[in-house]
Amino acid sequence: MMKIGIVCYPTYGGSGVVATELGMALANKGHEVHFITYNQPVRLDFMTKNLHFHEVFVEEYPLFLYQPYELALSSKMVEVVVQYGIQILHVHYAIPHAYAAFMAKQILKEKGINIKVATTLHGTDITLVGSHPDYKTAVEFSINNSDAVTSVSQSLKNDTLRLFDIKKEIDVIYNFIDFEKYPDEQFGKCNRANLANDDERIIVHTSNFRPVKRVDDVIEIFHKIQQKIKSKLLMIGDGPLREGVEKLVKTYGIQEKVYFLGKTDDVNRLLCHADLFLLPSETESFGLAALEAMAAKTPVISSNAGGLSEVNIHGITGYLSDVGNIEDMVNNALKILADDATLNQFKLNAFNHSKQFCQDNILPQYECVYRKLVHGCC
Ligand code: GMT
Repeated sequence: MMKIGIVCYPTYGGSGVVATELGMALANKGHEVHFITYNQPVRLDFMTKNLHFHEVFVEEYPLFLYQPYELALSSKMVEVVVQYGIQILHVHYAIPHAYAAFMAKQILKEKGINIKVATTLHGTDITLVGSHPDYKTAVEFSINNSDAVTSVSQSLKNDTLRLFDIKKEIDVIYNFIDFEKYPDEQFGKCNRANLANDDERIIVHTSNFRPVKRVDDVIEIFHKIQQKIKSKLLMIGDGPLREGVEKLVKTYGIQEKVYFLGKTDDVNRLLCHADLFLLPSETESFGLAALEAMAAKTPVISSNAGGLSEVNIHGITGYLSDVGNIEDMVNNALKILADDATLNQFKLNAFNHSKQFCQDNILPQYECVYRKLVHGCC
């Protein structure tokens, strides 16, 4: 067993969720896992054995316009590595974690400790933010100076090689689902009547309501679906565009059919009600939200951006359309929702396909990366 430090955002976003689920799975398998971040990760079950959480505090000072989080993070990484004999620092989302890890590595080298750093790229750290001229030089440097690099899809690997001059091999290791959180008997407890009548379909969207998610498109798609098929829409999550889409719902006069449920850290409990999941994003390196829906037996209508076609299989687990092609997404949604036989077949396909992303398939791939770094072989 190994001693692993995990650095991530503690928020609801996909990279923080993946990092947290990975850390808990590693700890349950007997590894000693240390989370290092500025808050307790939202999905962290801190009662998990072998799991530790180290909060990064950032001392404020009037001279600073921006608080130097990376400095505090590098110092905390060094402190935790020295105190607990950590062998690997696995950082999720290159910005600023890979950069802070590089500095920690240099400090530890002076102390005679050769820590290994694995960086997992998650998407917006490459496609939206990392490749921006303000960050690109340092992001490229910190990826090339990681000891191992992984990406959550082939598409993201391709984007990384296209946008940066990368000298390292990038391993593709997909995101995964802990199916224990999707117990079958849960569906027995799943009381749809709380949300919709028997003759209504339940459609769901989950995101951080940022521009990349195109939440306006979600409302436009639902507005047209409910004109043809009786249905309700659950909008799960929160973010900068929530107010705008709430106004759009009122403009269409469909506020009794749309529930804005805000942030929740057990989306799977809500997903048991769903008949269809909408994810029309501008780009998605992987689309963890779509996979979580499929694990809850929910077919997906998504755009064909980024790595979504590596998760959502056109005509099998749902359908994919060009970004912004509302008509096509509506027509495909109506095909799936038209009758119970078709809908149930898509639900079954979605669930069966999601199984390939189970924890038992994915966890060994990360363990192999760790063992290669520390012992030289998988
Ligand atoms: O935009 C989000 O969904 C949050 C974002 C993040 O960086 O936390 O998610 C990214 O990482 C997820 C986990 O690997 C992927 O499933 C998402 O597709 C990816 N988001 C984008 O690429 C826009």
